[in-house]
Order: sequence, then structure tokens, then C-alpha cells
Amino acid sequence: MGFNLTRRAVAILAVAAFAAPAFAQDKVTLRMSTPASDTDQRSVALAEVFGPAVADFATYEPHYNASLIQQNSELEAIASGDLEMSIASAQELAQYFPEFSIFATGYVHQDADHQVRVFNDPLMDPFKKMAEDELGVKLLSVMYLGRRHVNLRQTKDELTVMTPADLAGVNLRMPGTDAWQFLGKALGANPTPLAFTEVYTALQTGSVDGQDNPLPTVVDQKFYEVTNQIALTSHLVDLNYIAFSKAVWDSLTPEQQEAVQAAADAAAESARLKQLQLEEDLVAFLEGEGLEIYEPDLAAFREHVQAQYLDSEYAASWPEGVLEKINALGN
Ligand code: KDO
Repeated sequence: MGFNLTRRAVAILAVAAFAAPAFAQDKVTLRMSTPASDTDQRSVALAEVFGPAVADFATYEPHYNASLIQQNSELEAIASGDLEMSIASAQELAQYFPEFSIFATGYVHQDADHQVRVFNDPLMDPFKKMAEDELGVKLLSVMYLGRRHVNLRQTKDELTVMTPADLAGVNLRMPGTDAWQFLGKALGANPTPLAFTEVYTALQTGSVDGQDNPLPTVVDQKFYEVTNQIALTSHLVDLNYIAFSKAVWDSLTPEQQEAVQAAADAAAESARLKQLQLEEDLVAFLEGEGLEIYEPDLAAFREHVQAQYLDSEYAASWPEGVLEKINALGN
């Protein structure tokens, strides 16, 4: 009996001895899915800044080119526990909460700093709470994607885009949610929904006339190989939120949560600076590749786009006073 007890005690101790360090070393895996490539600056910053900063307690596991979860399904995957992180657009959030369309509206955000001020302002609190409470998604930080412009296959001789009327009948690929499609329509184009990973081929084969994205994306995805012009419409100063599973967040210690938050902010800042620099540098590169780059009548675009939104069901969903607060945070 004594022998048995002793053996049992030893066995228990042995298990405990193995279990304790194993438990301490157990890291949470943070799967991140994005349609972006691994060379996109947001991907680079998350891999080089975010991942190492949380490495003590988490393994950052990125999946690029929508290889794990298809574009616009990431939030659902986080909500159901199949994913821990993504870089989510306001348009994706608007699928669940139409109010988020205010952050996806043309000519609302003015620049990268304005995005940060808006994200950190108390006006965002009810939006963040809604995503957390109803979707289980915590929005940690705001990443700058850049100014979206109209990038077409046609040469400028074939089609010069000065006003929204010039885009009539142009099949413009836009990402596949309603809020994105509405933006394409508001620009005056004929929006065509298509996943990001299919855009290059669609441009190459001519199944669409063009697409809209910031210059760093046009270069990263080599869209310049299959297009001839860019009209610098700057119709959306685009953003993505670093989205994080609330369930995972709640499982972390306060110190770990602090580290995750700081890591997300640092990654966003690093990506923002690089993306801004690229936007400046890439005009010359793209011109060197033979693209014609020019500024259309921006006032005409702004006026047209804003009028379309204000008259839409999207504007009806915006909480009172929020647009005014966003504008007041501008320059
Ligand atoms: C795109 O599909 O055009 C888009 O730019 C939309 C963004 O919200 C974002 O999803 C982005 O793609 C991807 O991160 C790839 O850059």
C-alpha cells in the first residue's frame, strides 16, 4: 500500500514536473489572414514588429494572399474561433454594422494622421464596443493603406478621366461588399465585384477596365504591368483595422494585453510611415513603367461622391453628430 502510494505520488510529481514548464511555455497561436501579399507594408510590419514583440507568449502565424480565409470572411472566422487576427476594412465591418460605412465613405478621412485621430477619439468607442460585444472582434489599431486612385487599362488618349461623368460605363473592379460597390457607383463608374487575388488576371484579360487601390498596392501586385493610366482621384484615404479575437484577448494576462496593444500600435505606425513614403516615391517609378498619371477635377469628384453618400441609406445609418466630429478632427 505504502509502496503504491509512493509510486503514485512520484508519478503525480513527475507529471507536475513536466506539466509545469510545458504549461508555462504554452504559447497562444495568432493566425492572421489577409488577401495582401507578404511584401505589402502592413504584412511586413506585422511580421517584423508585431510578431517579435509578442513572441514571449504568442506565436504570430500570418497567412497571405487569402490562402487561409477568403477576403471579407475574416471577421466571421474570428467570431467563430477559426482565426485570431486580420486587417479588416470598415467596409467589411459595415456588413455587420452599417454605421461603420461612415469610415468607408469617400472623401471623409483627409490623411493618415486624421485616421489616427479619428480612431483614438472617444467618437470611436461605441463602434469599437459594438464590434467587441456583438462580433467578438477587438479593433486594436488603425493601419494606413493609402489614397485610392482610379487605375485603368485604357490609355489617357482613349479615355481621360476629369469628372465622374467620364467614368460612365467603365467596369471598375471594386472589392465585393455592398459598401465597396456603392463607392464605385458614387465615383460614377460601373462597379464590378471581384476578390483582390483575382484582380491582376481580370485586368490582363480585360474582363474589367480598371481597379482602384493606392499606389503601393498597384506596385506590390504589379497592376502596372496590365494597366496604362492612373487618375489621382484620392477618393478614399483607406484604412484597415488590426482586428483581434476578443476571446483570445480575454485569455491573456493584463501584461500580455498591454504588450499586444503596444505591438499593434508600433506595427501600425511602422507600416504607416513606410506606406506614406512609398506613395511619394512610386509616382516616378510608375511613370518610368509607362503609366500616365494625372490629377482629375478633384472638386467635381468630391462633390459628386459626397452628394451620393448623403443621399443614401448609408448616411441614414450614421449616428447623429459623428460626421461633424470626424470633420472637426480634420485639418
Ligand atoms: C482591395 O481588395 O482592393 C483591398 O485594397 C481592400 C482593402 O480593404 C484590403 O482588404 C486590401 O485589399 C487587402 O489588404 C490587400 O491589399
